[in-house]
Amino acid sequence: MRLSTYFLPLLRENPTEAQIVSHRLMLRSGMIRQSSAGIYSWLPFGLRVLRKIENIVRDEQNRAGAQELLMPTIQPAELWRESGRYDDYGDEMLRIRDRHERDMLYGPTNEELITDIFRQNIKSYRDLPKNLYHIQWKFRDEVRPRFGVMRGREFLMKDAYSFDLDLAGARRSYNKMFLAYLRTFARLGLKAIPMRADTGPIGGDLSHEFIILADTGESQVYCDKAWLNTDILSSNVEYDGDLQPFFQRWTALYAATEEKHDVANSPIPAADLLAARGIEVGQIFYLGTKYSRPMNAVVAGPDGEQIVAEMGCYGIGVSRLTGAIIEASHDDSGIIWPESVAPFHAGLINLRAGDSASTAAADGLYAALLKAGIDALYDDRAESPGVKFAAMDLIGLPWQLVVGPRSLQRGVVEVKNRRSGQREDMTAEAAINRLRAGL
Ligand code: P5A
Repeated sequence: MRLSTYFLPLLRENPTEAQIVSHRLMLRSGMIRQSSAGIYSWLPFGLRVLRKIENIVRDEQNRAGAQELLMPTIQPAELWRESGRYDDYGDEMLRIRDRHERDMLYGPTNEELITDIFRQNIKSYRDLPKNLYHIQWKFRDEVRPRFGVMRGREFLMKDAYSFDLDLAGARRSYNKMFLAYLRTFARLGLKAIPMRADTGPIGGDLSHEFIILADTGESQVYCDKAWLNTDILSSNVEYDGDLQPFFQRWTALYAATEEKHDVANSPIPAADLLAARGIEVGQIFYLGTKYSRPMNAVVAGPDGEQIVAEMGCYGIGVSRLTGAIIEASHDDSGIIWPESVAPFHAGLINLRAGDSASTAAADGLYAALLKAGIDALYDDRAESPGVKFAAMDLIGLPWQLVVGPRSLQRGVVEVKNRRSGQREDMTAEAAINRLRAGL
C-alpha cells in the first residue's frame, strides 16, 4: 500500500479527550474515530488489526472444536423474558421497538438466542457435546464509556456457548476453552493471567477472567507472585488430555476485580502477593442450567428421559484487545505491534521522494517486497525524513526499511527493528529474507 493514496489520517498532537496511551495512539495513528460516546468507526489501519486479532481468536476456537455461526445483533425481547433477564439487565440494555410495536433489543450478549437455537434444533444426547460461537458486535449502554475501545458501548466480542449432558462434560468444555484462551492470548503477544471471578449479570457459579497486567487497567488484581512467571503453555497440554491438574494450578490464584473483594480474605500471605492493575480481555463461565432450565433446552437421553443441557459461555473482548495490546506494547514514540497482529509487516521509507534514483530504488524494493509476500506500507510521500520517521515509529510496524541516496550509493537499505530499535544495513535481498523469516 502506498501511503500517498492510503487513508491514514495521522494526528501529530495528542488528542485532549484521550486519557490513556492506547486511546491516544489509536486516534493518532488513524485507527479509529469516535462517532458518539463509546461508539467508533474503524478506519482501514485499525480494521486491519481488528481482523487479524479476530482471525487468531477464530483459529484457536476452531482448533478447540468450537463451530462458528453468526447470530444477529438485534434480538426479540421475548427470549429474554423467558430467561428472566429482560427486567434484570437494567439500563445497560438498549431497548428498541419495531414498527409493529414489538419489543426488540440490541444484544449485549447471546445466551438466550443460542439457547433458543439449541432447543429448536438439537433433540438427542447423541448430538452433544456442542460448542457454538460467533464474533459479533454487542451493545451495552455503559454508564461511563471511556478509554476508547477499552470500555465502549458498541464493541466486538467473540462469544462461545457449550452444551453438555452432565457436569463432567461441562467441566471438560470449560477447560478446553480455558486452554484455548491461553493459546489465543499468547499468539497475540500477551501474557494473560487467569483469575477466579464473579459472575455478575451472566450468572453461573464458576468463572475465570483473563487479565493483562497494565497500569491503566480498570481491574484491581492481586495474584501470587510465584505463579506469575510460570509458562503454562510450555507444559504441552492437549485438549483431549486430562486438564484437571493443569487447571487446578490456576484456580488456586486469588483474584480481586474492581475492588469487589477484600484482599484481607486472601489465603496467600501478603508478602507473596503482587498488587497490580489489569485489563480484562476475556471471561469464561460455567452456567449450569441457568438458561437451559427456564428456556427448556432439553435433549432425550438413551432411555428417552429428558436431560436439561449443562451450559458454559466464553467471551473475548476482540475490540478491547486492540487497545490492550497497545497498552502492553508501546514506547514514547508510538505503537510496537507484535508481528502476529501488525497491520502491515513492514514500512518502507523513501527518504527523497523528489530524487529519481532514490525513488526508482524504493519502487523496486516495494515491488520485490510484495512479490515475496510481505505486506508493506510504502511511504512515498513528499515529506521530510523527520516526518516520515516519526510517522513510521508512531504506527509501529515491526520492521522499517529506509532507502535514501546515501545507502543507495553503498548498495544497501537500512533495516530497523521497531521493538529493539536495532538498525542494520543490508542488501535488498538480505532484507527481504530477514523479513520473511518472521512470517
Ligand atoms: C461470555 C460470553 C459475557 O458477556 N456472555 C457471552 C459472557 N462475558 S463478559 O465478561 O461480560 O464479556 C466478555 C468480554 O467482553 C469484553 N467487554 C467489553 N469490551 C469493550 N467494551 C465493553 N463495554 C465491554 N464489556 C465487555 C471484555 O473483554 C469481557 O471479558
